[in-house]
Amino acid sequence: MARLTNEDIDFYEQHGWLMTEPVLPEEAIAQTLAGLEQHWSGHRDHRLEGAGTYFADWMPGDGVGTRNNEYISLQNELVSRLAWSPLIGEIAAAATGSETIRLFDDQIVYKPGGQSDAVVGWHVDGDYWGTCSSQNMLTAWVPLHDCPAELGPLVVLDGSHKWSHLLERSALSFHRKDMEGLARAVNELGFEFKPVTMEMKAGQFSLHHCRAIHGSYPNRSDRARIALAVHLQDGENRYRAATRPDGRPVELFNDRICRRTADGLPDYHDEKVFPRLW
Ligand SMILES: O=C(O)CCC(=O)C(=O)O
Ligand SMILES: [Fe+2]
Repeated sequence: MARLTNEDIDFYEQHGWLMTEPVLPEEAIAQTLAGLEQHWSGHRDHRLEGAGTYFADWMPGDGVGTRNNEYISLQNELVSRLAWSPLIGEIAAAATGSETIRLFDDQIVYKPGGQSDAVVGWHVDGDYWGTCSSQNMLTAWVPLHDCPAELGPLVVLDGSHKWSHLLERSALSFHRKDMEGLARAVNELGFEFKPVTMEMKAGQFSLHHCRAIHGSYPNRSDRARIALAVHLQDGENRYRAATRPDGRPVELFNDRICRRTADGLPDYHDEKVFPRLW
C-alpha cells in the first residue's frame, strides 16, 4: 500500500494511528542498523555540537538502560536513507492530506532485552513541539526487526488525539514510569482507555498523530528492541513563539541549528535541518 486507501485515511482521522503493510526494503533496515553501530562506535558523517546537552545521545558507557539517540539522521547517512525515505513521506502525506512532508527530528529508542520496569511513559509528541503552529504533525515509528508484544513495541491509545488536550498535561511524560494512573484519569473524563499495541513485522511501520497519547512497556524478551521514530511536519507547519508554564520561552534544539526567515524566526523549511521526504 504505497498509497493509502480512503478507508485507511478515514481510519487514521478517527483513530489517530495506522499500521502499514511491510513496505520498507530489508536493505534499508539493515543499513540503519549498520549506521547505528557506526554511531555508537564514535563515527560521525556530520558532527552536531551539543550532544548530551541539547539532545539525547546515548553512547557506550552511559549505562545499561534504554538507549536514546536524537537527531541521528542529521549525523549518520545510513540512518538518513531510511529516516528520509520518500516512501514514509508519501504515506504520511496521504494520511495527513498534506502535499509536503518534512523531517522535524528523529530518534532511536533501543531497549535492551530483559527489562522489568523500563517503560517509555505515556506522552503526546506535540507537547514537545510548542513552537510548531501545526496540529497535524505526526510520527512514523519504524521497528528495525519483527516486533511482537513481548519486545515492548509502541502502544497508542486509540482515538486519544481527539481528547488528549482535556487531560492534565503534567500527568504525561516520556520519562514518567507510572503507566497505570492514566487509565483512571481517562475514564473519569468519560473516554475509553484503549491501548493498541503496534505489533509488526520488519518492514512495516506505524504512524501516530501528534496529539495521540502513546508509550511503551518493558522489553521482556532476551533480544534488543530497536526502533527509529521519525517525527514529521506537514506542509502547513511554521515556527511560532511559545512560552513554558513558568514564562520562559520554548527553544527547541531545531531552533538553534536552522537558518532564520527574513523576520528573524527559525525557518522550519530549512532543507539542511528539515529535509523534505515528500
Ligand atoms: O519507541 C518507543 O517506545 C517510543 C517512541 C515514541 O515515543 C515515538 O515514536 O514518538
Ligand atoms: Fe513519542
